[in-house]
Amino acid sequence: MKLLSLFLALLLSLNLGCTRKKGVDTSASEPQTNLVIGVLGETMAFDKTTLVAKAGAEITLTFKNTSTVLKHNWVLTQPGKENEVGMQGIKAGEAKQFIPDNPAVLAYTKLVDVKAEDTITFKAPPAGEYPYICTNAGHHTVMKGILITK
Ligand SMILES: [Cu+2]
Repeated sequence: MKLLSLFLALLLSLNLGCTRKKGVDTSASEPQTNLVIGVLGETMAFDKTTLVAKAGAEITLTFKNTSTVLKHNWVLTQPGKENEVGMQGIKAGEAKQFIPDNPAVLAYTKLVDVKAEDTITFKAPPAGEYPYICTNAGHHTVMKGILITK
């Protein structure tokens, strides 16, 4: 009986711990106006899955494509539009840097060659959470993250 109550107490404390950590903690990172993002090795993944920017501010973003194999880009979209933009990007093709003509595209770098980088400036959208993806053919399903503006 003593063991059971000990077990329950442990369970309760674990559960409380989980409750506290629930959700994305956006308070930890202060919003930035200078952002740098790279690629995770030779994978189809960015090295950061979240970026935090100051809402409405002029943002400078440098995308470093450290891959030695794959070209990548960084494309910011309206919430919920990342798959649409990604699919249209495939159709747009490399001639258009995989950037579709779609108003849901808020900002984008060029298609960055291997071991190269591109720096862009753009006005951060209003406070919210905006997906960013790589639109090189098919990458968007796995190569993505969220820009938090606040
Ligand atoms: Cu990519």
